[in-house]
Amino acid sequence: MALIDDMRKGSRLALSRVLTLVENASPTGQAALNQLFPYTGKAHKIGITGPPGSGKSTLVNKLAHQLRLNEPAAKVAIIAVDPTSPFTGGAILGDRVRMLALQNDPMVFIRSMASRGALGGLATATQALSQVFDAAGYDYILIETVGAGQSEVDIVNLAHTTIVVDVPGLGDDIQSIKAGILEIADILVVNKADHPGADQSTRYLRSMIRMGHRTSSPSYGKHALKEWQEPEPKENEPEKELEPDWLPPVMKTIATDGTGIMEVVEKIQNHRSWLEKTGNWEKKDAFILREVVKKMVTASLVSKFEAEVPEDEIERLLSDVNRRKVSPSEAATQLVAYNRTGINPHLSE
Ligand SMILES: Nc1nc2c(ncn2[C@@H]2O[C@H](COP(=O)(O)OP(=O)(O)OP(=O)(O)O)[C@@H](O)[C@H]2O)c(=O)[nH]1
Ligand SMILES: [Mg+2]
Repeated sequence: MALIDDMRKGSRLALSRVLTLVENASPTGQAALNQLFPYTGKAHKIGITGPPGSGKSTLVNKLAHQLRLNEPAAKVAIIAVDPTSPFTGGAILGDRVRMLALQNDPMVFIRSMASRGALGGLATATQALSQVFDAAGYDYILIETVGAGQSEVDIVNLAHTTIVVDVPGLGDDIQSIKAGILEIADILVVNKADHPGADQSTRYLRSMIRMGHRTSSPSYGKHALKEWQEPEPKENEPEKELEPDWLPPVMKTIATDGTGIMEVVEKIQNHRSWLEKTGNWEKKDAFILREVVKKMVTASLVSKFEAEVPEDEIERLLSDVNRRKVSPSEAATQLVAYNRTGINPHLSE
């Protein structure tokens, strides 16, 4: 595909067109993804999540700027996942305005992604876009998403480094971020440190991290990669040195004036070195790819199911379930069997 060649040679227009093809999940987009996949695997993917309005976009811009200052040869991509929520709908224009400063930098590429109906879900779509940037030679891919639910956790969990942004709370018991999201954080940022309560929030988060660390030992390989199975050590194999754990640091920033940004970038680099030194970079990569394949399989099975099982069959069974004639599990079994046994003309040959 000539488009891919142009993109790999650095054409921003070609890059932008490939991104659109991929985002629309068109067959051409899929073909492009297949073709560029061998060129991926180099970029450092950094996920940034946190409550609405916590300053993620401001932070992402400043991080991108700092990365560019530190490494003048590095290319930085920003993917902003637009949650199309009524709360943040208005903020998108604001983001665009704020991002104007970066827009003049030819080594920075900013892409907003709408969350509507991406095949395989938002996490898969975000991964697809970041594969495009990766193949186009972008060294850093910053992925911003509002940390409101599981799908956002899914998105940032598919990054090498996850930054969770919080703001000074009203008190220890009314933190805006939930404990569950702490588990995925590699770096915690208390932004808006110019607001009162920043030190208190920082202390609180540090103690939460330490507590979690002691009880569930959230080393990278254990918490973020729960499903990754370590092979059993072979007999007589010299015992491997225990890999040092990564204890997520808690950083204070004022994104609006850049306070603390340099330090966050330093932690990002430390985290990367740690990932590389401990072999977790490869593990995380394998985990990400495995998740992407799993999500694609699920999505494709679901859409196949939806295409092949008639709506009225589903409704008929659901009404049986409503009348307590059939249990939900029996209904599911019957629907899946319907799909498989080929009463359906699409399947019976
Ligand atoms: N006082 C203060 N304001 C900040 C700071 N960082 C960001 N803001 C302001 O907070 C508001 C929200 O910032 P954004 O960067 O849009 O926040 P966001 O988390 O990306 O918001 P959504 O994407 O809508 O969830 C803006 O008005 C920023 O100028 C900070 O450190 N201190
Ligand atoms: Mg934002």
